[in-house]
Amino acid sequence: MKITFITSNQHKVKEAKGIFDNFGIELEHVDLGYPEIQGDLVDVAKYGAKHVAKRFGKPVIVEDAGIFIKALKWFPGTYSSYIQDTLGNKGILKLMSDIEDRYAEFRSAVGFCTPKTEPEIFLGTVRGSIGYFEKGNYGFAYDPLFKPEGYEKTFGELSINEKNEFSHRRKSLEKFAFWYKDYRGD
Ligand code: ITT
Repeated sequence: MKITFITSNQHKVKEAKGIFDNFGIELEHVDLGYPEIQGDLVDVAKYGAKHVAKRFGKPVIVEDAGIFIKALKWFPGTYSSYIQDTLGNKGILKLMSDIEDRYAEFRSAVGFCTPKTEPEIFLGTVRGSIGYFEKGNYGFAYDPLFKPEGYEKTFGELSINEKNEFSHRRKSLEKFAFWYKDYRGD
């Protein structure tokens, strides 16, 4: 069983491979971005999945993700990619230097679509907090800032397998994988 994952982010591909291995789903990666509309993660994943399914003429998945910080009114959220490239982790830490409430979530929306059907969406969230400095060399982007609830380590200090045990991406991709197995009748 196979699925095509359209993403320009190599880290997502590595994580997704580790997760799909458990389901016997083979991942074909196409290294491309896709048009991201204004809206929430679900809107972005729905529109993106529909667009690429039509363009490639086959079933595809895309994934839109972000970090949502409560004290910043859930910023950067859907702007996570842009904010990572501009403010970066140091900028986020600066914004939060006087803030005690460090609660944050990573959220992920996987969009599946075929050229002939409407998109299906699968969501995943992981609760946690923003540290006071960056920690760890694993992972990518906001990982060194994010401490999942109940853990002392940041995502940046976890191996890919450890992060895959309970990340936002694990949850959304696993929901998709269970559904896809049924959908395909395997
Ligand atoms: P594609 O849209 O091509 O898949 P992207 O990197 O642009 O790749 P998003 O639009 O979903 O992906 O942007 C999400 C951003 O949120 C991403 O670039 C990171 O900065 C951040 N992010 C998402 N998941 C993350 C994770 O597991 N760890 C750390 N940062 C993450």
